[in-house]
Amino acid sequence: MVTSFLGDDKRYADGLVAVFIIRLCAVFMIKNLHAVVICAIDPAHDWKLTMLDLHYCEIRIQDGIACIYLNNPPVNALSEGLRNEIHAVLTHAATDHTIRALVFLTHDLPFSAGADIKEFSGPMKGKFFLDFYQAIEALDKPVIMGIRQYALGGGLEFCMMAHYRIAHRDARLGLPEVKLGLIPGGTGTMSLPRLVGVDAALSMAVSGQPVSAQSALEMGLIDAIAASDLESTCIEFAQKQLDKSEHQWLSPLHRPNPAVPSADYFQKKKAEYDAQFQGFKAPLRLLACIEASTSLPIDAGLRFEQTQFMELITGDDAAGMRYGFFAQRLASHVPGVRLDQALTISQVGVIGGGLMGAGISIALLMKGFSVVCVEADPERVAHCRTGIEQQVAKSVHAGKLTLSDSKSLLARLQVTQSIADVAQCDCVIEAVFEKMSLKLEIFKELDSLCAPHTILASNTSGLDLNTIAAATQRPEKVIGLHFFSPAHVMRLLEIVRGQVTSAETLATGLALAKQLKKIGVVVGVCPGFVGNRMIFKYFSQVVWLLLRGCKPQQIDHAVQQFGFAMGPCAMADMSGLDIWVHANPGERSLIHTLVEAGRCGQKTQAGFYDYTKGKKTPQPSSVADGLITDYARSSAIQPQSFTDAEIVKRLLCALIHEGLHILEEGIVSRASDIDTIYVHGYGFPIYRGGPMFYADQMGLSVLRDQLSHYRSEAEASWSEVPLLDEIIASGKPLHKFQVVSPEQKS
Ligand code: 3H9
Repeated sequence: MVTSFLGDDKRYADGLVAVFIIRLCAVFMIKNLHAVVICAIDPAHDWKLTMLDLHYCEIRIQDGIACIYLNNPPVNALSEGLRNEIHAVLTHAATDHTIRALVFLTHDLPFSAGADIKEFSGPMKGKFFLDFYQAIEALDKPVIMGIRQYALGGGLEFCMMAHYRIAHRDARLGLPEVKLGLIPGGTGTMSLPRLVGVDAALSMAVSGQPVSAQSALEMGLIDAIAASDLESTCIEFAQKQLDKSEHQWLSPLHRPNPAVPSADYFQKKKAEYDAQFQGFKAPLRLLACIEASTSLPIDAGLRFEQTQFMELITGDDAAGMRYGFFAQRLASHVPGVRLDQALTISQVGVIGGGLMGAGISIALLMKGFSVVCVEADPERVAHCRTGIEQQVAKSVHAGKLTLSDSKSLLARLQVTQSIADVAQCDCVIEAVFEKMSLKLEIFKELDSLCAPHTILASNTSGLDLNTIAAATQRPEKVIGLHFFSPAHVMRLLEIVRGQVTSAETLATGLALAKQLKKIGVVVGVCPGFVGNRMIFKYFSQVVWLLLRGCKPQQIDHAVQQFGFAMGPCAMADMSGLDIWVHANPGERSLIHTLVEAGRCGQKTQAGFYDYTKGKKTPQPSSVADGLITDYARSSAIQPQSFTDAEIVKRLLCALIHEGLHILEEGIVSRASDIDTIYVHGYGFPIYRGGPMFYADQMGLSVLRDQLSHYRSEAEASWSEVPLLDEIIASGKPLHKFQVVSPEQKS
């Protein structure tokens, strides 16, 4: 990289040629530097010798316009080094009269993914956002941001300090801090409402969802969309600003306070957020900041934002969500598997056109794959196609898809009765009823039909993948792809690795997850894999509590207060109690009794709760309560009373206990994979990190004591976990635990 700090004098052409022309030129080459710094010193000019030692930026100056290219791969996170350099460039530009305008850009990288999240766990060092703000304020020169790919979080906040913003037409702009348990803490809560108004600012920052360049233009967040080349558009724009006779550059932060939408606006929003976000703190702090933006002078507003940000960043919510952010990304790093080993998949077969098969087909179609969906039942073929078409039409209606894209999407779909039609597919995903004999038959047939390169996947939620693989002549090409329902919505994908699944097949599964924008987590074979295995354990403790007198609504309330999206009884009703019975055929339990009484959940309008036809709201049921009491009495179980905290502790301990066994057995590579599964597939509160992270917050010794207390009550359910003792003895946190494979040990 060549950094040229030459002026706009035509003699000082950009680049190395200039070295020969200028009268004195010092070239500093520093070992291990990515940058060569060229400082031009011309006694005829009133220039200062400036040596900017740049590793993360590159500067080119032409005709008085300094283009500063941010270069901190892969996502231009505003880490300490980049921040310091941006600040150095801004302060230098204030005194360098050869620079008349500044344009911040990138070559191929995204503009910026915001502050460097890795730095959040330690003390903040170096220059920060307020320093940028002050440096821009001190400039009597226009600052223009050229946004490529995305400007997120602190990246967008930096943009909003500048006088102008121009985005590439495909760029996205957003403040996703709330997804890290934070608020924008780099001036964003003061600048965004001044640019787009209070209501739009609030909805953008509370959702954390980025907006398109077009929406950003319409709402006033940016000044222009680059019709062609972003860089030349920005330079032309800068030139026009300089050509104006009157020069007055105004940062959005210096606009007047934004208007309050209505007298009771903030009061109503507060009530809404209290109900919607329960214990999650960031949205309410965000609301307070945006309210402050409407009344406080800018400096007081910025101080208020800083206080809110600092309180959140040091809190538990942010720690849990930060952990979750990295845990989710770590899941795709599987020892011994490289993503570049993945096979190219373009056409996918889906066997089964029911709810799951149709959902998987939609997920694939939405991301550009061609799909052959096989539904053996002639009556359900049309039903399957219509279901998919309706879902696609909904996406068009919601503005997620254009009509013409929806037509080309449906043109890639073939719904057929003939399994032979999948012969040309690169991957076939079986999504039929959970019956081993049926699956074995299908896999044998697929094995003989499909090309040797074809990967055969099962969507089983818990059957033995090794048995399925053994039915084929290509067990190394057999994998589990356990989608969660609805498959086109839920982000989690358990990628099941059989005993002989090859690294290439696993890499293909991981790459497919990425292409589908799903969170793929590799798990080993065991009944229920990770998620369902843990939920069975959790649910058996729900039954334990019900039989001791807890009402379904008490359990659900306690769990929801903790932050779960849904209570276990309402969740079981939604997925169907008969599914539970089917998955646990050997074990007779309370659930069998409910199912035998016709109480299968929402589908029969009766489960733990009663339901009105067509409605999903659970109503307490005296019938279900009576059946539970009778069952407890016939099993000679005495009623007890439990506080909400005791209920939650027991259920969390059940998850953690099973999670520890899963780690002991090496079913996942690391504890954080369990947390990723629980947060993204089972509604565990994201700001609490996941069950294994939560165990560390409880304290591992406290956990051990609690588990031995439960063991003293019912030994069979709470077996010893030697791994917990080992982890406690190591002094390391559970959530950082990594499984060491036998190969790694030797
Ligand atoms: C903030 O800005 C606070 C300010 O308001 C105030 C401060 C005072 N930092 O996701 P990917 C890494 S808070 C550090 O696989 P994609 C990521 O870990 C920040 N690292 O790619 C991964 O590393 P690895 C607000 C980051 O293309 C690699 O980059 N911003 C950061 O699917 C690739 O990531 C956000 O919340 C970061 N900010 O998605 C944005 N971002 O390869 C968070 C990414 O080692 N980031 N990495 O696993 C995202 O949403 C997505 O990563 C993004 C790219 C859309 C950018």
